[in-house]
Amino acid sequence: MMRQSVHRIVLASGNPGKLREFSGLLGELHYEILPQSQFGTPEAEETGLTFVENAIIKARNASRHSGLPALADDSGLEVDALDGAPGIYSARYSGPGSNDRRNVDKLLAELGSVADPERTARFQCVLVFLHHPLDPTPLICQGTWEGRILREARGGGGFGYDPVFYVPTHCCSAAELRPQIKNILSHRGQALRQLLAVLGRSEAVCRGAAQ
Ligand code: ITT
Repeated sequence: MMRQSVHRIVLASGNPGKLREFSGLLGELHYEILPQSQFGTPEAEETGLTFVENAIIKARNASRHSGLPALADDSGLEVDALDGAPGIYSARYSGPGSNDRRNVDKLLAELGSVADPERTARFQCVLVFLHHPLDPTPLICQGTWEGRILREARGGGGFGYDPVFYVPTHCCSAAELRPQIKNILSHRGQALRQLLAVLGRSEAVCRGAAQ
């Protein structure tokens, strides 16, 4: 199947926090990024057991409904004292009707008796770019952000687990960082910068092949 031009891209996410961050990260580039909601895309069922599988499922779903190349993010928080939980289940950690507040409350309760040095954790982000729904060579990039889980929430920025994610390099929670600083440091920012570099190279190869 022919690859389409990558100028218009659908963003396969319904999470307003992610959408805000992506528009900050992608704002000045020549890509036109359209939210999947613009195409009436139903939410994909995240049945994978890895971030990669779930990101592919979401990208394929959005590309199929929009007819455009798609970018998807599957991300989550890994807490060492909880053997990597909530991991790929971060968005659904507190069960049916999960939301950021309930997820954070559950996390703090689970870590109640865990001492500070053992509260190590990291955010993971896998980004997948598909040129079309049946693209057999997805572009896949990953970012990791190391930190620690606080004992109570701090700060009003960001989303998800940001208020309880302590950033040792900046001595504050992720929710206390300015959005531009979070984008520089974060798992998502790291993964996106890699992806843009790969995408730029693959576009250059396609242009070269067409000449
Ligand atoms: P989409 O699938 O529609 O993109 P989602 O929220 O369901 O939205 P995920 O399945 O990838 O997305 O779950 C990611 C969860 O991990 C997210 O809901 C947060 O709870 C957490 N998370 C990921 N990145 C985060 C960040 O930068 N700051 C705080 N929490 C984050």
